[in-house]
Amino acid sequence: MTLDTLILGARAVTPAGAALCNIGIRGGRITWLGEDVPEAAEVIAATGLIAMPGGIDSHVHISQPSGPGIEMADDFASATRAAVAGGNTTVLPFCLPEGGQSLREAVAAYHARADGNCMCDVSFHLIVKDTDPVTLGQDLPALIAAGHTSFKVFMTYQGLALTDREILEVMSVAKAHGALVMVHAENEDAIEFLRDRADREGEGAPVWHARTRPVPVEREATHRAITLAEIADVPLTIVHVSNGESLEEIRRGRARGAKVFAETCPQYITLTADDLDRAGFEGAKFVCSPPPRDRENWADIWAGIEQGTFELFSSDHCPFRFADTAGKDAPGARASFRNIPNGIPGVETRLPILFSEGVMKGRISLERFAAITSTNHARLYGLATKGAIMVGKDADITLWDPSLTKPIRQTGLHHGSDYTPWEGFEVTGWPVRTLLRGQTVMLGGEPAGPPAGRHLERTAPETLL
Ligand code: DUC
Ligand code: ZN
Ligand code: ZN
Repeated sequence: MTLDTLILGARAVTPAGAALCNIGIRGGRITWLGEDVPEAAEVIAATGLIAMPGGIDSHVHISQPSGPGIEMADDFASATRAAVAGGNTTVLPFCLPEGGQSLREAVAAYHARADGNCMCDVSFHLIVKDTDPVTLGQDLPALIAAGHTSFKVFMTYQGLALTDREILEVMSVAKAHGALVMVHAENEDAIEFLRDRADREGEGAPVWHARTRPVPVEREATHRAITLAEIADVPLTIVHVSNGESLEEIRRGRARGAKVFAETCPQYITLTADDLDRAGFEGAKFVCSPPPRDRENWADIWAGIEQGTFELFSSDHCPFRFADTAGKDAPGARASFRNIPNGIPGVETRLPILFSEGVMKGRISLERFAAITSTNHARLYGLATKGAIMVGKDADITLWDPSLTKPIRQTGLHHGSDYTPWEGFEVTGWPVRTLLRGQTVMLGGEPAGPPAGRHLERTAPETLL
């Protein structure tokens, strides 16, 4: 039967390895792989390009309630436009209840914002901040059954942080209903102690955000989160790991038999706390949690990426505008780092940064790149039809040009933020075409076509260890 589309001449990164292999697409799925040239209605000439499974960014924040007067820079239209421009075909944003909303009401509100507006596929993780009997006994089990098979708990931030007891209660729901818990591991009391001391000493500059969240704050919470997951006997993802000591806790937990997965992000291999110390208020552009560390920690994070300790490389896209009082320049932000919204934009630059710094500089193979940017996200978060160039999977494919060199520039990006932390960062190897279920949604770096993204119901997480 004639194919809808044939991708001809690319080096394809499949579960069997990277090799020259033509890719046939029919009805939005990959239906044929091989060296022959079958008949197709459309042929995409891809000699010299690399065909990767479409990127899955399983850690993004879109239109998330961010406190009074503060607004995220991206809605679903702009975030997913940026996502496809950066070579992604699926994103997993977090669903945070607003005010007194229940989790179920929050999911309905996110659907209202997302449905029909997305250029790539979307599925929501949940953020569990309430542990009342209705949330844990009714809402969470119903939402897991409806395909929300992962949720995040926080060990920091007033209003979000759960006690150890509460985390255990949430974990036991995950255990009973087959879900994965994700944790933001930073010790809130320790941070508050350090912030109060900084306040007393009159230290309010952006760099104090990093100085009041030092490595031990994250390392201790990482150890505690793993311990709680061992007690509850649930799989756990430690998200946005920033440093070698936390990674060491993860290795030790695994050696004991804990089912713990690890995620890191571009900011922890390319930015440092010194970036928060840039002149004037520039440092606010780099305020995120955990904060960027230093070059020694970059080396530790790279070792974890190279050795496969990290299953996931995500962006933690959490965009705010810089020149905006609803963003980084919030009331009081110039006087105290406490008032600077936490988060940086990154959904569009995650893949080019890792491709350039990892693949092109010879640190990681094409296969590992595909695993930590797509395949493992699909396996861990229950996206059965995603994450691999394989017959039967959705035809979510990104074509990469390894010969294209250009710096990252805000003027070339598509997100809603007014800056990028990587302004001027030189990248070799860029995505040049993104196909979502066989349809081209980005061409030559520019998003293309109508918003064809769908909401994905997910299955239980596949245990990787
Ligand atoms: N945690 C995240 O995961 N994203 C942005 C801010 C934060 O603290
Ligand atoms: Zn977090
Ligand atoms: Zn995040």
